[in-house]
Amino acid sequence: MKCKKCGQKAAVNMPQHRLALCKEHYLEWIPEQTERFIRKYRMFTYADRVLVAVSGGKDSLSLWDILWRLGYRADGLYIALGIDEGIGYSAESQRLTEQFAAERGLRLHVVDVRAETGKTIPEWAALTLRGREKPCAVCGLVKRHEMNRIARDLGYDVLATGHNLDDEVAVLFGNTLNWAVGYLLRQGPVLEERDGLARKVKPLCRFYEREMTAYALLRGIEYIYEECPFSVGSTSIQYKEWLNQLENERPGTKLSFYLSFLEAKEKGLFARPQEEGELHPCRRCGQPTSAPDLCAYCRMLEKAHPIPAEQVE
Ligand code: Q46
Ligand code: ZN
Ligand code: ZN
Repeated sequence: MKCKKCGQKAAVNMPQHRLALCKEHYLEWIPEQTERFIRKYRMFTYADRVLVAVSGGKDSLSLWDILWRLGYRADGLYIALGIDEGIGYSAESQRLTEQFAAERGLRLHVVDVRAETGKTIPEWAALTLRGREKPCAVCGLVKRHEMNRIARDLGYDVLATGHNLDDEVAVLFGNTLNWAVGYLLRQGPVLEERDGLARKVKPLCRFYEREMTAYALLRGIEYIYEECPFSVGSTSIQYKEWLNQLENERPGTKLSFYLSFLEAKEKGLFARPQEEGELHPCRRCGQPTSAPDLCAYCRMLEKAHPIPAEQVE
């Protein structure tokens, strides 16, 4: 395989784009494409302050690297979840994220869940979930809350996450299997700001996972190879395996599934007005919630410090 631009030996072959590129041209192509997607979906401009949610994995660190190379005003947010079973996942991912930021002189905010809430994610899961349920529901709740809080309190215009095409297609597949119209309506490269919930964007949503792996490796980014230990056996990993089988048979299937979905949405396929419940500020933390009094995050915190029965009347 030869690079389409210079004829040198290709480092990455992308059959779905009928394109092969050498290292140098690949490392140029990825930011060019990212810039194109940022503009196409009107994600943000050079004037905006962008908060990148970084986990220490290849996607989020690559996203931060690309935005930095393109000259955007992008700071990082790392949420220390306290998931240290086995391999010391959280400690190692934090170390790699801090190293990445220091090497480039970038600004990184670190939020420690234990310092904020008194417990780590696995401890919260043990307290609030029954039996052998995975902590992902609690984890997602805390991450969303903290990302929103930091974006709001520190005045960022937009929150960027490193979801790639494989992630988005797995979610789309799951939502389609269930015809979860509410979720389908909200899925896309941009989720607009709503009642004080930060605007969210996914600049990597059109890159295959293997394209992001190739970018991180060719750029020499040190990232955490291990997945979170709780991701093992998740439905989305199962979906990704099935979708990979389809992709192997017919290169480009994932991309066309996703792009056709966006096009259908654009044309109004899911445009039937949905009753979106009113949001109002949570009594304790002030973040928007559809619950009558406390948001789900604050209800979780209450479980650790329940109001004594005699005070409840
Ligand atoms: S939700 Fe679940 Fe992830 Fe949290 S507990 Fe790990 S796998 S990190 S994206
Ligand atoms: Zn080349
Ligand atoms: Zn709250």
